[in-house]
Amino acid sequence: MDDLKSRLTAAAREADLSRMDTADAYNFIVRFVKDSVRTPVQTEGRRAYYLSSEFLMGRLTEANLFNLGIRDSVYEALREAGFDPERLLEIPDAALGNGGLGRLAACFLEAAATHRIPLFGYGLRYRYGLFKQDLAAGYQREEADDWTKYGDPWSDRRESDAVEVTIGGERIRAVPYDMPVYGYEGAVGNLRLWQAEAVRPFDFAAFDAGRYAEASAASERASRLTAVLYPNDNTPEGKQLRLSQQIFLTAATVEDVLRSQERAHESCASLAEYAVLQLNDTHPVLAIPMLITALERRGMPFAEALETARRTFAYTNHTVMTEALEVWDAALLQRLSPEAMGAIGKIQQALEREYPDRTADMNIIDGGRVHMARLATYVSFAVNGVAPLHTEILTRRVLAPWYERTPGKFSNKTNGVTQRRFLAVANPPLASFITERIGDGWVKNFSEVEKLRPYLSDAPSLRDLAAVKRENKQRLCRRIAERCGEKLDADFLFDIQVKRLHEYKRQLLNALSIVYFYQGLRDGSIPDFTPTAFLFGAKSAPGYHRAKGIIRYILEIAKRVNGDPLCEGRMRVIFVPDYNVSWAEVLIPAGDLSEQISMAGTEASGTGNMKFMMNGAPTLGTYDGANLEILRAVGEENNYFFGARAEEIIAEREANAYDPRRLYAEDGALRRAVDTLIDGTFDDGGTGAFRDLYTSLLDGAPWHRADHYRVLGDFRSYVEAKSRAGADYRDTEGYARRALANIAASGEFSADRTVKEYAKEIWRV
Ligand code: 26W
Repeated sequence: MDDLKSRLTAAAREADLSRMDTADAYNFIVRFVKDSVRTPVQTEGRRAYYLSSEFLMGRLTEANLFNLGIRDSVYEALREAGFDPERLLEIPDAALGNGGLGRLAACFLEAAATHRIPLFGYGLRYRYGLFKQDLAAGYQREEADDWTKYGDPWSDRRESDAVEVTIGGERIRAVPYDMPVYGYEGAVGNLRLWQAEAVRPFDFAAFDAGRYAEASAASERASRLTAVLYPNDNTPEGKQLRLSQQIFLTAATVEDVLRSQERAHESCASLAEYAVLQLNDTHPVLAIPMLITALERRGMPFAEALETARRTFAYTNHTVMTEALEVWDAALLQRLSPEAMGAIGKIQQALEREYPDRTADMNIIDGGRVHMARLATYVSFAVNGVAPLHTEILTRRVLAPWYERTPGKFSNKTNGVTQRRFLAVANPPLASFITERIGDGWVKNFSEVEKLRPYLSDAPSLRDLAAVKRENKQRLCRRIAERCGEKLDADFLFDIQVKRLHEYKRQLLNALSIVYFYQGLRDGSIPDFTPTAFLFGAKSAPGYHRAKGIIRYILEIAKRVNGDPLCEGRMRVIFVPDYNVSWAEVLIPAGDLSEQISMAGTEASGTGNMKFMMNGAPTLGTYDGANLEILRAVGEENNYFFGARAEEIIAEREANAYDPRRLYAEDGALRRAVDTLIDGTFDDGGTGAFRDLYTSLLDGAPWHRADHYRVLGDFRSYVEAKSRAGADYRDTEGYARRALANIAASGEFSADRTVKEYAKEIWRV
């Protein structure tokens, strides 16, 4: 290791790294590391493949170096050669994902590599990742995310493994780029990302004839395919390009999997013995018809091909929001991939034979549309949800007819996150705090954090933990000063809500509560308010106007509060622009209170909730998703739970008993906060965006009930819980004890536990 360090120092001096621009330095460093390290690769035997349209990898370099055990020596070598490793922060995240689903995929690959579970990721190599968010105008504007502008030295192009895919009659080349995924003291896994290219990239005949546009037309058509990640989280885009992306991903992946099957085991007849294809939501579900047609092309009869598929696929559902369930127009699919549509037709016939008594909501093809979740559920041998409540909602409601017929297929696999990236790497002071007390076994075996329990009654440890949190808050203050030009006081309670902007996640509830507290500060009705910084980070889908209106509203609140001398030393509101994995890594370690306030029954699991918990932030949350598991693991006394439960909400809906107008009429303080949406307190630039929010809360629309996500219904219990957290925070030792109780109980929320469950119960690898 010291050998690596001295060789790197020498090489970096020789190359004069300190004078290089960051891109050159980055490429130099990564090449050096890749040439120097040897890590075992998993090859033989049964493999699991993780098919996903999204992999939200974040920064690659620090996590890779950490897992290789060489981060500190590499950084020292760079410093000795006159290169500040902080410069690597300029390199953009690999943000090939939208939110929870894509980040989960990244956590799984890392955890599997760490525990030598043979899991191989397959996705798309988007030229532009999730858009960059600019808030300077007072609302969200989007910019392209050129994530490879400093190069992509971690990846290797594998020209020899390219395959051809047909979409809408045109042949397109799929060229794989392999991104190594280093496990901690483990193996190296792989993420294979397909890039679309033209079969004939340039037409010289057209060029010679002066038809320049035509000469490169094929290239341009092909590169459009993987040009950009669709920025919608939870709202399917019924667009031809999106469907083409799915065809491209699945056709190329299936071909690649079959090639390695044939290389290792001669024939595809035994595919199901050697391969399991895990479908990350419905986006890669076309892999089912693609596999069947690929097997038929190799001479296998349809019935056997379907049977093989039924023993090879497993499906994870990540949302119960009806508007997020993917449905494709059958005629469009027929045009873009007649083979896939043909196979789906035959699968529908098999379904009809198998279940003559089926209900209409089981049909895969229904009213000229293809229902992807039904296709996935019918063909897969395993179907899972991502937290117990979510799985219950799936089996009882969303997929109930399937559960009745094949209950054995269904299981729960509660999500997890990697404690290496989100604690060991992101929070060095807390990592040291833990390791000094219980050793470093937790990095690989996170259940060991329960050994911290004895320190709950150790006052010096609680003081140290409070100091750790303070250090992280100061780091965040510096980052916010640099990036947002805002001053923040590390003595404030840091109350943080970071996640995609969605009505169901209820950032609007948080915003209204801030207005409520602000108004209470102004009129003196809340004299004992604990100084609090309310921090937000959230991107809205570009076309989701109501979500954009909520961002604008929060920015207006921030402007008012931060500019009011009365709030000096008492309240701050910060909306960090361009929230991403890198921001998460500085925000989460600094959290005193973790906002997880989705309406019960809407957030499938949540994973940010777990990241905050392991970094010692109590949850201010609803009885939803994995919040319920957090509550079970650490107890009501260490968290702040509030609001209606999922069953209550269902019963209330069935009785048509929810009446936001009444709440508004009866609760004067609530009304005063809500009225700021229409009384001119805040300026929406004449867009009507704030009035739309007001209307959505009180009137709804013909196609949507008023206050669909029960913002007003949970408001009182929310501000009550938030006030309790504020009051408790004044007792530094008591609050540190809650933080430590959360850390000590977070062992089960490691992605290591989750992937091991998948490996044992579904993948059987
Ligand atoms: C095609 C449109 C679309 C895009 C994304 C539909 C649905 C999605 C995802 C399913 C949304 C998503 O990211 N779901 C999140 O998955 C996480 C990992 O399981 C969970 O923790 C979150 O609760 C869930 O919202």
